[in-house]
Amino acid sequence: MSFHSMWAELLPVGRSSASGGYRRYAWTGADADCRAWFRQQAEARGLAYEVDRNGNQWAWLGDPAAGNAVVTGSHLDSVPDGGAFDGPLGVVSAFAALDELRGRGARLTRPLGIVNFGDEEGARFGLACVGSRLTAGALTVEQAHRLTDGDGVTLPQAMEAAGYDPDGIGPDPERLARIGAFVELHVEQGRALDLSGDRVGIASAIWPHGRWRFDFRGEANHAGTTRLADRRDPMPSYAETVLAARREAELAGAVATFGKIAVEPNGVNAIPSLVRGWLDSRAADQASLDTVVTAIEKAAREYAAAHGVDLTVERESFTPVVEFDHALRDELALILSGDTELRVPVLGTGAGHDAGILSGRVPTAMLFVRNPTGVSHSPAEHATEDDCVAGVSALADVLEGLART
Ligand code: HGY
Ligand code: MN
Ligand code: MN
Ligand code: MN
Repeated sequence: MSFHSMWAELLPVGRSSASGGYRRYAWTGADADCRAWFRQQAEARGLAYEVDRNGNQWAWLGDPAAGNAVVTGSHLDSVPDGGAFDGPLGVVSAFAALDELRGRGARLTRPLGIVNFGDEEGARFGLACVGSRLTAGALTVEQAHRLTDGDGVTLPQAMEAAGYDPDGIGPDPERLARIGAFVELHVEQGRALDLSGDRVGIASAIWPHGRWRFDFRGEANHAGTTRLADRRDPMPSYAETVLAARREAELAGAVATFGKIAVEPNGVNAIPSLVRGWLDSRAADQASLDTVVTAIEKAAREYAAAHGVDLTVERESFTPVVEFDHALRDELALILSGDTELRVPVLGTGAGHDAGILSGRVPTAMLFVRNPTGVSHSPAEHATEDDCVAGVSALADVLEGLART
């Protein structure tokens, strides 16, 4: 099956007709449809299909028990109103690259695996890379069982409703020990390749990044009858903090985003009792990230005090800088140097990935495919079919080069 036809089949799954964006949240109906698509692709190719203890899907050519497997893949879930490529491009390209290897009559001496990691975006339960973190032991069962979505549904309840056993989740070191190399292909979430005029790039590193929850607690009251001087309104200190985040990020050469907010009681005519804002901040190095988050929190405390409201700040997740395996990265560059048509620059990214979670536990690398809009986590996310096909061919070269050694 060609890349094009696989892509066309997956495209409508979980897509909003209004915005064209995706709502493929973990353990929902759209997620189940994506998983059914993955299983169908695996079985149509005669691959050994399995779901691991954490709900990640795997398709194998050869017996993984032989070890030293070459694995590729990504995720199929999305952020709210996300784009079509973030995640799915890596999974569709994996199957298409396998088809290309078969078409070449490639002789592989190592098992080849394709993986769909569950709940990479964390759109429903607020933590990114749940499937890969559980497998890597970077998230405890207790922490996972406490994850709760906006409707108060816990991760175990959601898994159970989707037909999975939440009591089986946990670290899977044996599975990781069988992987000799993991290569994730992903649409670039930025414009570096567009600016350099290249179709495909190799990742050097993932910036350190984290999520912090800012709770501004004031006093609910009547919007019409409460004098300004008598208010303990948390909203102004939240708003001032958002502006401070932008200012401090520019000063530190970092990025900071308040992209999600929850207000209680959330009534037009009620002064809020609570304004809860989530900060996503990232920087090319740890020192800059520490500087910007410290400065934002300091400013927030000053604003809260000035409005007589209380502030609690809690770090909800953090991923340290990921330097991808140099030897593997250089091996990919060497393999791809054989394709004289393709110049393959090395570039860093501020986006987190399952590859970032596996890195350090498994030799890991990433390939990026050009995104002419540079936009991601939005329906405007894009990659041309020519560039996607170039990505598939580069991935096939890499898999063949690695699985032949
Ligand atoms: O948030 C991220 O960087 C990733 O897309 N989950
Ligand atoms: Mn993403
Ligand atoms: Mn992604
Ligand atoms: Mn090197």
